[in-house]
Amino acid sequence: MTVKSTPFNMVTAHKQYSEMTDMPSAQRAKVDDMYPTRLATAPVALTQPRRDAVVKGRDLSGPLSQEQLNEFERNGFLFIPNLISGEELSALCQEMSELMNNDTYRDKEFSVTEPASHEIRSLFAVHKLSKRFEKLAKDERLAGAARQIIGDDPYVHQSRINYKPGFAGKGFNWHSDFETWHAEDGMPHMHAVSASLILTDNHEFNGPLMLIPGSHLEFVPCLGETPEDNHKSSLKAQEVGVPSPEVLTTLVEKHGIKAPKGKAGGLLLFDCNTLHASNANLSPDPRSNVFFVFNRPDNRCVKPFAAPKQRPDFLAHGPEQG
Ligand code: 6CS
Ligand code: FE
Repeated sequence: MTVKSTPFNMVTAHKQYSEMTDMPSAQRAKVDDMYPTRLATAPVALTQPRRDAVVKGRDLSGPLSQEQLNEFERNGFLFIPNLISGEELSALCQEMSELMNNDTYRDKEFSVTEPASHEIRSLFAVHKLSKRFEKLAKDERLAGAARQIIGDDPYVHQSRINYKPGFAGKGFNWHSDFETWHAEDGMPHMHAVSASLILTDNHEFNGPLMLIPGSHLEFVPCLGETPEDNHKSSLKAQEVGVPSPEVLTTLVEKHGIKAPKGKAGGLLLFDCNTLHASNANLSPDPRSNVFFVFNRPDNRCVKPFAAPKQRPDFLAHGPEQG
């Protein structure tokens, strides 16, 4: 691999600073790159220690108990079964199918299809497309939990529906979301949490999310520079910004793999740096979830730390938009 003279390669990654993109210059802060990644040559150490606390708002109001916060801190995720049920859940499922079947969203950049078919795999910015999902993003059961974890009132950095139809839905390779958001969106610190509400039953055969407990405490720098417009292929199948089989083997030997399963209406909260993946859905049952990424306002994105240019807004909203 050759080292190019762009500011995005290994040579400059360690001393790379980013500036706030949309603030007057007087207010611009220099932000240090705490987590160099997308390296041109293999790093000496396979992982770096995390440099940000995991739970930052223990004393703030919210729905989670101290025990639940402890579990989140230890494992990097927390599954809350049956958070939503009955008519409230049916209304959310109905909303999801209306959005997924809305033909005006077809062929839009924010609706991502499977690598080898026209089936929608992910629909982004759903809190902007739907009042019901906008309300859900502000719901104290989700946003309050995020507040307790990240230590401030959150904004929505990204939202999406992931949909895996029976027999046809493909999987997601192992990755840390933070690695992508840091490299490609300029998220400075690990102060974000994902809340994924499952809208179908998740069982072992329909491609539930798998996580490596404890992996959130280590950052895995990834090899390979970010190609131009990487998101156009990475959202279908991520190839850049994924840990090597060697690192994954070590981490799984150390921590194992967990796949929380349950009825529709369960909520999975997971840290932005927890390694996760999912298999294809070879069962007849669809598997879907609606997913909000909550970020701390003082951790708003700056310039990408390791990509040629900013990704579109639908992948990374700012605090004013989110
Ligand atoms: O690109 C994103 O923001 C999200 N999508 C993928 C496939 N990986 C990173 C992150 O979860
Ligand atoms: Fe992810």
